[in-house]
Amino acid sequence: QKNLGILSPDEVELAKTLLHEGQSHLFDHWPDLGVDDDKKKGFLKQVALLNSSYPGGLVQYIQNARKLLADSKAGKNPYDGFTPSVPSGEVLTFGDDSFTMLEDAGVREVHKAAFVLVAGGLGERLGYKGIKLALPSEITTGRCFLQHYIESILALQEASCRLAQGQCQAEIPLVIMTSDDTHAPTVKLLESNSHFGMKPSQVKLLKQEKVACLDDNDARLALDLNDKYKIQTKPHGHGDVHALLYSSGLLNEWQNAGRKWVLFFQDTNGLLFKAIPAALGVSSTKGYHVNSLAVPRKAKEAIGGITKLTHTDGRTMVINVEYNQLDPLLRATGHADGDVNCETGFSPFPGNINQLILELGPYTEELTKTRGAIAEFVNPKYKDSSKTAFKSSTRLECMMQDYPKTLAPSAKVGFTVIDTWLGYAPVKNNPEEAAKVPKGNPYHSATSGEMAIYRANSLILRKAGIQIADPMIDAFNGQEVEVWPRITWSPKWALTYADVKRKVSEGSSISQKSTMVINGQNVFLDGLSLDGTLVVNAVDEAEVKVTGRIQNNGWALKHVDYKDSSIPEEIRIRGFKIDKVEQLEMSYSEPGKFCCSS
Ligand code: UGB
Repeated sequence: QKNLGILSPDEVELAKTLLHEGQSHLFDHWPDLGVDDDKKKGFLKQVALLNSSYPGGLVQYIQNARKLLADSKAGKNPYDGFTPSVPSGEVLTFGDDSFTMLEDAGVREVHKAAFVLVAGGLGERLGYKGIKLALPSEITTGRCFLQHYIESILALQEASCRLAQGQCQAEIPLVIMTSDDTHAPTVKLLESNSHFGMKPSQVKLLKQEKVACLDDNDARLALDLNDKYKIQTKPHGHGDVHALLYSSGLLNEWQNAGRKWVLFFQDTNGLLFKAIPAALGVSSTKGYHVNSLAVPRKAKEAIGGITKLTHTDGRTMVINVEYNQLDPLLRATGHADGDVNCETGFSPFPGNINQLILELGPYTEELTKTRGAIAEFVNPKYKDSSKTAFKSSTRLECMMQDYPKTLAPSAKVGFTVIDTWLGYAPVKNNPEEAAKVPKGNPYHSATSGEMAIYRANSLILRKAGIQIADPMIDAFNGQEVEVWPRITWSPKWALTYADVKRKVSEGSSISQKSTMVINGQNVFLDGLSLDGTLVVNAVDEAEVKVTGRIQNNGWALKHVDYKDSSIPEEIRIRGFKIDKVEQLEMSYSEPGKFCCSS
């Protein structure tokens, strides 16, 4: 009461609301007017931010928290009443007729899409100091994840517009969700690289805010231990992306512009864009409102499983169940062994890779109802079994893949399973943890993420008729991996399998020790025999045929140890560096037709 004089009418309202919600402890210690007034104003400023960045404001947050904390205390299982079963979805086989047809459909459709990259996570498990988007996806070219993503979107845009023949949408928008942890370095990465070729207006950053921490089961907001004029905050999770897209007004803007799809993806998957055309093709041909990309998943592997849940009251949904919940849920519903591999050697529940394709119309409609709020959960660490006190403060969390939870049963929710080698190789684990991964399960490290790119490119070229030597087995940072020839190409060279087939002819071969870098659109491999390193750079207007025998000492992989701090962190976390001994570099900066290697 005595401090009212320093607060604006809005701030007074906010303070009153908090008092009404049982938060008087936030103000109890406030000294008389004239003492710490600036700090009090600062406190209310933080409260206003917490209030405005949550759908429904702080009151809603506190009420949601009380309910979820009560459920948690009572040991209520969110899956009570639900029986899991294996859902049916599309299973794609790379390179067959249906895959090729879907890729074509996807490329035709993609100019009507918007891409949303969630990149607010710090990547604690990886332990890398910088932002993950700045990490090289592979060190042969040094292309970082963000560059790879942007170049892929630009190449898709160009290819799609070519097919749309004048009916093309304006540039494909890219939204990047950042957080206080990643925002400034993401801006810097974009600005210091001229947005990797994208128009600055084409990229929009939406920053997610953290949410208030909670001290007890009554959802009393936690004050910072070192600053009593500050509320403790923690990340709310990638589910924030829906509320941010809604409140930014972008969904309506996109709809008014005739867009049809929103594609969500994560920060470190160097393979993802190889699966996007076919997956979008599935969405458009099947009319899916929600399409989750999935991969075959080993039982208990640390990625969520796509599951069909049927409630005793008749409700059903196809949804991601996090790996730590799937096994207990199965055990509790009559599957004594829990989550186990079936005869295929994989769990029957495909692994969620958190790449979602949503149809914009139904998505906007749903978010208009929910204001972007999606199902949340809380995970308090209790002091003892009475569950009355926490070891440390907790907060509500949410995941973007929980979006379908609130949808009506009539919504068309499907999924698309792609081969892991083609579409999923995230970089999440540090070398030490990756080395502990049980044999046969994926490492999800910088080492495996890079090797997966070479493997995928090699397998694609092999399928297209090029003779690619078998890989060597080697171990880097304690992780055994297949080392294929280091083949990379810029996205504009090939986006689909059909593109690759058009650009290579049978009768070419590449040895295991080789490296091949293709930077250019119209580069054709015809009767090439490569044993060493070849780098081809060509402007779009140059048509280059690469043929003949190329042999040189090439580029060698050299082992390095992740603990060797004399080597840059982004290199040593892979366990190898590249010794560029010798290469043939062919560069074409003028229009025209060119041939040959020697
Ligand atoms: N992210 C944010 O943008 N904001 C946040 O607050 C948190 C994260 P993680 P996670 O593909 O293997 C997910 O930490 O959450 C971004 C799925 O839930 O890498 O442990 C962050 O920058 C899981 O079902 O993954 O697990 C990153 O781009 C499974 O599919 C993304 O969100 C798993 O991913 C994911 O964050 C997987």
